[in-house]
Amino acid sequence: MSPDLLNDARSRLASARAITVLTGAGISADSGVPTFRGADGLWRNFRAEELATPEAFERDPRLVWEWYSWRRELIATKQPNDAHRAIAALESRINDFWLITQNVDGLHRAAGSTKLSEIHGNIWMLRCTACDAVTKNYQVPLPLLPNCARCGGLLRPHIVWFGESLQEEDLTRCANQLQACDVLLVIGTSGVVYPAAGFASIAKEAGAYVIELNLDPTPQSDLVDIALRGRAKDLVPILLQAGK
Ligand code: BV8
Ligand code: ZN
Repeated sequence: MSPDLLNDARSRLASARAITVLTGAGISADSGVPTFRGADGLWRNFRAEELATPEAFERDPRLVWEWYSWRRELIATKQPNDAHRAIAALESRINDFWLITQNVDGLHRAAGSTKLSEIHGNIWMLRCTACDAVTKNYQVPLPLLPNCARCGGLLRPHIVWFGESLQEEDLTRCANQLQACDVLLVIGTSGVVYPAAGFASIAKEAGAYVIELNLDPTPQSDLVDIALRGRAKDLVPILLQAGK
């Protein structure tokens, strides 16, 4: 990738008044968290689309919980990387910043990000299927099947599954931040899962300069202004370097 592409992107970000960042599993790959659609994206030969659905949970809650419990145990041993940390440092440097993440691993929060929407939920939050109570739970391993302390109902991951709609407040926040930003930085997402896959074109329509950072091309690569090829942990700290 030509160095002046990286410099163009860097100067765009350095002069931006309002920045929105959208991340996917690729940013956590550098922390050792498997991505969904990469070679390591399988679990016991299931794909996320087969397990991350209300129907799968209805049919076999134990199987779905075994998958999430396996992911919780794996993620519990992982740390944020330099890309997560660079994004967390940026939020305190500019006044109009927002992070939209599709990741449920909680690594952005662990890196110190506070201005963020976890639009697909968080693997450390559980929701009661009977009384809707949402609780934080960091137990690893999680005794299965978990029940609500309040009403005894079966608990599920507080995560947005395929076929479930995102939370209204997240959708509103995303729409506002995509409209308001001068620059949208899209990091480590394959751009196939909606509505997040539509965010780059929404921002572009609203006049934002869109930068994509990925190892490979994605369905959005043709519409973005700059497509950077490389690892998030290497490029994000350079892109967001303060000053100069
Ligand atoms: C909804 C929870 C509507 C599970 C997840 C059009 C409009 C609206 C909906 C749809 C639509 N078309 C189809 C749909 C349905 C569906 C959908 O999009 N399906 C796809 C498969 C076609 N969408 C939904 O169901 C959504 N709901 O819109 O509902 C509605 C409205 C009203 C009422 C009812 C319903 C819900 C979507 C959320 C699904 N939940 N996760 C869990 O995580 O446990 S999605 C799942 O995929 C993950 O959350 C993940 O975040 C997400 C996206 O994956 P990526 O993050 O992109 O990860 P991936 O592995 O794919 O790619 C990694 C990328 O990183 C790669 O490009 C790779 O090259 C790159 N990379 C790797 N290493 C690095 C790197 N880059 C840089 N550096 C590296 N080191
Ligand atoms: Zn309950």
